[in-house]
Amino acid sequence: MSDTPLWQLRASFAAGLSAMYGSEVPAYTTLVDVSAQVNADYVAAHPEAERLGTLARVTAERHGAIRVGSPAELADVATLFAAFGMYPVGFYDLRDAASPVPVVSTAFRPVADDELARNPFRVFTSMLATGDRRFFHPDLRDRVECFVAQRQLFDPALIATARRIARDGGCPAQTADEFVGAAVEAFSLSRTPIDRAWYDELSAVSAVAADIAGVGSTHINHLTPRVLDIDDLYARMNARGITMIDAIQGPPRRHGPAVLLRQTSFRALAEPRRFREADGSVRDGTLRVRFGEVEARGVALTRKGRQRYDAAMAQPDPAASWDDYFPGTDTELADWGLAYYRHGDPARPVVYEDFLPASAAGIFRSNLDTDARKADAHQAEAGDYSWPWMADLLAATGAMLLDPYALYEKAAS
Ligand code: OOG
Ligand code: NI
Repeated sequence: MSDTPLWQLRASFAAGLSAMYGSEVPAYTTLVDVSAQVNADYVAAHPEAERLGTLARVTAERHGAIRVGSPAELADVATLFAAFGMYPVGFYDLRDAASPVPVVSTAFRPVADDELARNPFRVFTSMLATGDRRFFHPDLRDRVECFVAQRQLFDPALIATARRIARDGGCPAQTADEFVGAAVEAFSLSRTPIDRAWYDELSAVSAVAADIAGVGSTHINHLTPRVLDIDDLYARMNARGITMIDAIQGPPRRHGPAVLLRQTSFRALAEPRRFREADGSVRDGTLRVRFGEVEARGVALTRKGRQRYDAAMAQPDPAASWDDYFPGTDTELADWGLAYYRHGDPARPVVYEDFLPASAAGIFRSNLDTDARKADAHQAEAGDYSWPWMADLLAATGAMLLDPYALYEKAAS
């Protein structure tokens, strides 16, 4: 018997993580409040505002980010998220970004239109690329892999329950509360003391490596509400004294239809963590790794549109040259085959549901003190991380790595 369907589990999971993150990072609560105000004001002033999602959907909408240390841990994440109706979409390689991060990533999210409408919760999930010699010498790689292999991010009972729920398409109400509670708890910030020497050694390679493999558990790294006007949000947060980082990532502000994804973030304050020192004593300390982020979503671009986007963003001043690459109306975007619209109707855009690697690397970067230390080396030393590599890994859990373009194609047809 299954009273609680996957989408309800997903909505409770998103709400539970949001409540937990709000208690851990108070500025997040401010961000959520200001976002809700921005959205209500925007909808009141713009009659067509809800064409990119209803106010109810957008107000409840969040994405989160987590980071894991090995293929086995990523496989557990895939099994867990399948119980929330969240499936892996896309492959992101952030190792070659302008500010390299030693991870490869995918995003778990609902894929069917009606599922996205019910609750679009998505989690950007990164895995540490320990096999990339440009970041990890064999000796360090072995020690990282050994450390990660010995920890347990998820209770095997939780993973077994997830597998059963995914198979049954839901679960009884009594199971639901307990399952969602345990899943949320698995992403809370741990109070277990961190081995200072080990954390520092990894930090010297990459702050992200330390965040992932310097501790015995994982945690939600940020949770991002969606707004309908990110420039307004940016101004209102600054007015409240919460300084957002540098610029807004993604397409520049412009008058035509919003495309893809625009994001900005603020750096979280130092959070209390406990450390075990070399002499065995435990001391209180702080770490600054978590943050707040907000995003605005526009229409999904076709491959052709995406090529133009990448070309526009490669210009010295993308905002100034934007009009050389993109027309100013939905009708032209549709007619030129640059963006997806339902049945080709320019009044019905297909929302972009994924992420942008350059923005993702920028979001990682803007919240770190230092870039990863990357040695120049032959490409062969980068390891065999690729779309097929990740697809095979996920296939072993029964999950298929989905191609975002195929999903947009389907939504548009
Ligand atoms: C993930 C950064 C990527 C986004 O919104 O592009 C991301 C991370 O910091 O772990 O969440
Ligand atoms: Ni994010």
